[in-house]
Amino acid sequence: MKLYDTKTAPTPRRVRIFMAEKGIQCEIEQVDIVAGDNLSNAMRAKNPLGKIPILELDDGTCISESTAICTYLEAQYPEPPLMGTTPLAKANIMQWQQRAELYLFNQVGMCFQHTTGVFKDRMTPVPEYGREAGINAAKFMHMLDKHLAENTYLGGESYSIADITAFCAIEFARVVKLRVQPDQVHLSRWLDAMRARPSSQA
Ligand SMILES: N[C@@H](CCC(=O)N[C@@H](CS)C(=O)NCC(=O)O)C(=O)O
Repeated sequence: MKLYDTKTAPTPRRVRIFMAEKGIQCEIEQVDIVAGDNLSNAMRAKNPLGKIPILELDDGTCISESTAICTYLEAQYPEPPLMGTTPLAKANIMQWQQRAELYLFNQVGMCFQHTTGVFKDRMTPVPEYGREAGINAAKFMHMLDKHLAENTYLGGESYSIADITAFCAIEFARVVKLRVQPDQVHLSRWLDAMRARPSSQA
């Protein structure tokens, strides 16, 4: 099994942290996405969208989309569970995973891409859209602070894929100067706990 990874990018980090939490090790190949190495014909044969991460299995099968990769790994390596074990826990964790991805992670990503123009060789940056995405991410962090006042983790009492997605989004948000606010004490408590986990180094 081999992971196509970009050390500086937030999406592949989600998979690296997920693997670290489960103690999964595999070959890792770095792909320079700023140089556009992800857009080669060889990489598009592995993922037609040309995005990283990609997990390549020993028989050559490729899985992309970080949540799909994590779903495969969860089934192959069930311990410790990171996507819930009961029907309700699975649904609750996926609910928060989706919220964290759509309303935080993707918003931070759009803010980054559209305000910095980092990928202007392959997309048209719209700075106003980027600024709006940053506002949306900040609003979600405000809501998350309230949620974490009554929940240890995003999905309740156990650490999960939803925490990994939100953590990678908030850490990456520093590049667009979006940070947890001093009065967001519950979000700060949760962020400190995420940073204290050994997997945060992945
Ligand atoms: N929804 C995808 C997003 C993948 C993605 O956008 N990856 C970024 C790195 S964070 C990438 O490969 N960007 C390079 C490009 O867009 O050319 C997932 O969850 O895996």
